[in-house]
Amino acid sequence: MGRPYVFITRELPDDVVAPLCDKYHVNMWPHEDIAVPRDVLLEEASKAEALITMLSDRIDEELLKQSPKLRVVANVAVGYDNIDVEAAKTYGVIVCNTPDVLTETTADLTFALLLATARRLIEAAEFVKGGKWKSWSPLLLAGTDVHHKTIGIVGMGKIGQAVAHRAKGFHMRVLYYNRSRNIEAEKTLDATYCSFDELLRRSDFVVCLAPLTNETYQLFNRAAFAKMKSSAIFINAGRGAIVDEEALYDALIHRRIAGAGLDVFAQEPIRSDHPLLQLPNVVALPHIGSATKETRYAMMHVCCRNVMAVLEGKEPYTPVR
Ligand code: 8YV
Repeated sequence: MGRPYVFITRELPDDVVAPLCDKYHVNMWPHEDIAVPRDVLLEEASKAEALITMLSDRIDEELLKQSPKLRVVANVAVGYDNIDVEAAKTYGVIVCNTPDVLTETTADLTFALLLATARRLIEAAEFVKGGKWKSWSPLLLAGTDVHHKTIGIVGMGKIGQAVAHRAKGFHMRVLYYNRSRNIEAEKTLDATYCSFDELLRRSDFVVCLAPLTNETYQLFNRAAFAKMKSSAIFINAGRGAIVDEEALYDALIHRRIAGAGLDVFAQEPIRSDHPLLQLPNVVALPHIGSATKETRYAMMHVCCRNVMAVLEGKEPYTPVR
């Protein structure tokens, strides 16, 4: 019997995959920044016992059905909306994600995005570098205060709590909405649970950190933006498809809300001519919530450890239940 075949859908650093290469026949899609085409993914999956995947790889019934040897899919992300987990269960395939290791890093980025949007940091930096700074003026690039304001967090999981923790450091009032109450957050962070509508009405910063599910798909629609304060800023570091982007665009252009900071989009990469990117009150990032060297290495290592555990017949460390 040959060594188990492991396919990795993106080029990962040699030192990360070395432990896998010692034991298994490992093949990587040889590009760091180009997603593996669907036909290649299907072909490779049909031979593989393990896959290490990215958010851009769709692991669905079609793939699972024609991958008889597949035992584990390790996704380099905490989210797994690219994977049909129920179908994977049916086919006996274990799905793993990368929780915990990215919590603080993603919270840092979320809060940085909130600050950057509120204080117009990107505009300000471009202003200086563009040689436009001629003199002091009282309202030059004046933003909006963050401290002592109300933050409403939609999706109070681990990352939501870590964001709330940062908000407390800025003396903010924390509201949250979640599919179930988070008593720990209420006790330790003085976070107040409220309905989605109440959160929208009361928050100065509405921060989306929810996973993409049937329930959250386009949760932020026209009706939701209409309920927000006209001075409010919307931050999305969850998933793009939780937002109806046309509705967001309309809300921004008609000043029904004041601004948006977006790390995620319905289609990624977003086209550079997308209407949202033309608005000065939008700060847009290329889905870098977890993108520090430390955290991305930690995520890749977790994936490798999960694959090795399953291929050795052991319990994986972070299975999706
Ligand atoms: C991913 C993310 O790391 O973990 C998630 O769910 O959204 C990001 O942190 C990134 O998109 C790479 O897959």
